[in-house]
Amino acid sequence: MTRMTRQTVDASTRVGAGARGRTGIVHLGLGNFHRAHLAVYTALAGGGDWGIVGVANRSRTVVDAMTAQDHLYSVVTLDPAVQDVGVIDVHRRLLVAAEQPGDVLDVLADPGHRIISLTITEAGYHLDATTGELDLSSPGIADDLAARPAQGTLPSTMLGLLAYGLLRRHATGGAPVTVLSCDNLVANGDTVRRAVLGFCRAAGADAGADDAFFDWVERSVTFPNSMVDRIVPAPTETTRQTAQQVLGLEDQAAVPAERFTMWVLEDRFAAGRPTWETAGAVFSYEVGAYEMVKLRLLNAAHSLIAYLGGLDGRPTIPAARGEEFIERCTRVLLEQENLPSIDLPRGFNPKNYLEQLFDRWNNTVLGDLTSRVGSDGSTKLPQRIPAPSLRMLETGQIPRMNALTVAGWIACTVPPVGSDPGEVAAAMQEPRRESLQQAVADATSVREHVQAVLRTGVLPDELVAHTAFVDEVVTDLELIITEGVRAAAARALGE
Ligand code: CS2
Repeated sequence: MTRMTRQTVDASTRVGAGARGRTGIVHLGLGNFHRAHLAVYTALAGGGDWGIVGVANRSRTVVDAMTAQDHLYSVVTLDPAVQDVGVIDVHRRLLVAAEQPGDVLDVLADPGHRIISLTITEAGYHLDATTGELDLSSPGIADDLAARPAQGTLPSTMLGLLAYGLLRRHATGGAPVTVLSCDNLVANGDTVRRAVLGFCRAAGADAGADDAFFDWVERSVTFPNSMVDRIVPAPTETTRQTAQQVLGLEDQAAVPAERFTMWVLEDRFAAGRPTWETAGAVFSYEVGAYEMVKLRLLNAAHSLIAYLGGLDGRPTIPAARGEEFIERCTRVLLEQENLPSIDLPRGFNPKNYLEQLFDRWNNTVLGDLTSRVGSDGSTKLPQRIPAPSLRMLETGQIPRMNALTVAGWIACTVPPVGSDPGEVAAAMQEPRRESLQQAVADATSVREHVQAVLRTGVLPDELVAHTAFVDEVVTDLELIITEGVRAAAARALGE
């Protein structure tokens, strides 16, 4: 089978500016989501000055596959009605941060690059769940703070690279730049600003973080908030086969995605931007409201579906969402616990949005996995659980489904000794698994187990201080272990 390249691919299936033109964007985090979201909007906007330098974190897989294909890859849009394949031609250079950190700093400092965008996952921001600030003790951060690129010691985390990249940019002329987070974080722009400036402050003046640097950031660097949305599972052999059937070419870098896509962002760009609005992006100063909708409705419910589904042996989101008890729990979470906590954007119709969510989760062709959504819970839950839960607890109500989500996460990823959450749960990744297991090693009861997990700082102190919340998680976890997830759900539903 012929490999996809600029020569072999049919021009009518290709979007983007091709090999011509300059690179204007450095994107940190060359994952599936970026390739089906920001890259697609940028390719559709078409501008020749906005080619992307894509920076993968550690893995060479995508970089090697795309390099062998002139940086092309296809996005395979999957829904029951239509399967559509488009080739994205917008990346012009690819780097692997773990192998080429010096090159990454160079491209970040290059004045020709006017936007630094990020999809580094929630874990990549190294946040303290209680303060929302950078956690200086987080693995990788302490080493990076001691790095001194000018003397040849280079950072290894994406956040460290971003910080030293900005420091170098300032030291070499200070061309203005926009840092654009495209991760699912509360106020992602404000958050990345706080994290990166917190890093620079801790790195200190001898790393170049002096008053002049902070003044420059104030004047010349913007950090717009943005709400990003598109369900993008990990590619499988079926994704590659679908691309091959449609294109008649082999594409080892194909990405699957749902048809739905949404991007709402603030129009605060320090040095220009592509005309993303021509590709459907919405520039708005109500990003905060859209982001609450996204995090507290789509993402929070996604976590609940993933953990209940995982414990019930359902490998996919559509299979989990199709279980009646899971749908009932999800509706209570959405309608009674989380929706009332949101100041909705103007003109927003919550009823339609919720029905659309259930449809999106029903996408069997896309086949998103419960193990994907259930992974990295310790970094996702702090963005999804605290605000709606606190709102209820403060008025004497118990956020039962939020608590059940936390119990489900514990049951799946740090199960108490003797309980087996099953194969689907075992496939969920958890970056803090080892430290969580250490924390619970001496627990002699489910209560002690839950308390030990919550004491690790995974959720903010303010929430953990509510004994009614902790009691609810304990009750749920006890039931999950002794009678199963369906019994726990039935009790939480008041049945
Ligand atoms: C999911 C998100 O990983 C998760 O927990 O909730 O990746 C979700 O699919 C996207 O945010 C959809 O935009």
